Amino acid sequence: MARENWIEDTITAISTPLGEGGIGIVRVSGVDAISMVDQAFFSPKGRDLASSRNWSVNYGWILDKHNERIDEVIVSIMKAPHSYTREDVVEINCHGGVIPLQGVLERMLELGARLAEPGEFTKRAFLHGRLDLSQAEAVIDVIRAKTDRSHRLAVRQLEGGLSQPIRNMRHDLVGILAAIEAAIDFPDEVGDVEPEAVMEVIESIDQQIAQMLATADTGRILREGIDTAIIGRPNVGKSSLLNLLVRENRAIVTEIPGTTRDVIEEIVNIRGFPFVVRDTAGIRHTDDVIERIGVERAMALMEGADLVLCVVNGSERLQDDDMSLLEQVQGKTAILVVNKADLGLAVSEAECQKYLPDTPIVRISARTGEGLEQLEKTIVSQVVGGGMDLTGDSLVVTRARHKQALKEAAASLDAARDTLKQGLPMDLVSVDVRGAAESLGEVTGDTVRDEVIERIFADFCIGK
Ligand SMILES: Nc1nc2c(ncn2[C@@H]2O[C@H](COP(=O)(O)OP(=O)(O)OP(=O)(O)O)[C@@H](O)[C@H]2O)c(=O)[nH]1
Ligand SMILES: [Mg+2]
Repeated sequence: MARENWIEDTITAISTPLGEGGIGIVRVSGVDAISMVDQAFFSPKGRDLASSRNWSVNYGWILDKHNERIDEVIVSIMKAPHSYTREDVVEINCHGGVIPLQGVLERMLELGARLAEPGEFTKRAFLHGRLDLSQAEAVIDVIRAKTDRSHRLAVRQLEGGLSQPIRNMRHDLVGILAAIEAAIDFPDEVGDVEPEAVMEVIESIDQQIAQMLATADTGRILREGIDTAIIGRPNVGKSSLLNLLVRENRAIVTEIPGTTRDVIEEIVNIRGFPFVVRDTAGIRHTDDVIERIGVERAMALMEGADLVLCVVNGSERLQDDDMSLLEQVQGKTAILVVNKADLGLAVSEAECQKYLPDTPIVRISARTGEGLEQLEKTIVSQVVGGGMDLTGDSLVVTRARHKQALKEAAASLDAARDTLKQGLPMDLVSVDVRGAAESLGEVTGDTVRDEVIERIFADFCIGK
């Protein structure tokens, strides 16, 4: 990919959320950033920004084109290359209201700045080599992290926790390529490349990639949240369970069967893991059109979920609707939640196990909260699996894009290994080694296509 080292236009955007806040920030980046803001800046002490020190903050006002005051501001100056984008960056701290922020933004546009596209500041940081692609992606993950654990992983990636091992592996592969090419071009001076030595490097890299890939499922879960569906017959306490998990009265609970019609979604932090929990309509045969749509949605959600919480009313015998539901849950990652424990127990575990032999069963009362701790423990162990250390500094692959690139690199290395084993010529081996190096380079953005870069930054918010 050709990196643009020189970008002509100067961009601007409001970088803080629009609403009421103590302060809000309009950011300007590019060659004309300082002179542009200077034209609208009024300092009561007669200072100008062009002659102010790097990393200084400057008090004053932003004026409109009629020299009317738009807002009282503090302007920070960060000169290239010591800035977020590595260009000249000016941040205008205004009062955090929609009108002052938009007034200042419009003034910058009038002075010739262009409105930044989503993620364009970070994209410039990438194009100027301040961040690689995996670090740029980590920026958005830091902003969107749903739990402390997700946040910690994103910060590690931002620090280069993923880039560094990828760089090292690429470096070793490029070393092999150079040796093979030298041996082909200058056979007399250099001599043959030892297949054993090449095999050793390939196997060591393959192993590292396998270790990284083993973390990808957990990584995805930590970044995106675990898709969890609460399903069950009407009135068994699904909405009560959602409310218990989120610890607030989110969903309407009544004694009338068929209360929940639409899907209700909440993000819940369970022991540091983000869950996207969805409460659904009780599943039963019904002639009510609205309820029937709700039932269909519930079934669809169950199909796509990472985890199903299948709820039954433990104080009554299992009914036909329960049993047919249990059958449909078979084979899914699920927990059977036997609710209403405070009303006594009419359902036996043995009976449930007939339908769901491998599914853990937890007894709770959504009314009293009894059993909640056990349920949360079981929820986490069902999806995260045993023994994975996420508390320390372990490297975790969090994005599908990275997983895909690593898989492709591993496939190329496998092919290279086969070629070596068959004793075929080294230039055939080098084709696959080059393929592996390119796949790894996609993670850091060294070899990635422009469309992929566009897509990644399009996912950002404006002003970032
Ligand atoms: N005693 C007792 N009552 C409960 C418990 N959980 C829920 N209930 C009651 O059961 C009734 C139904 O609860 P909901 O949470 O609305 O049940 P639901 O499964 O969401 O029902 P639908 O939305 O109609 O499918 C309400 O009256 C709740 O107060 C429990 O653990 N113990
Ligand atoms: Mg409900």
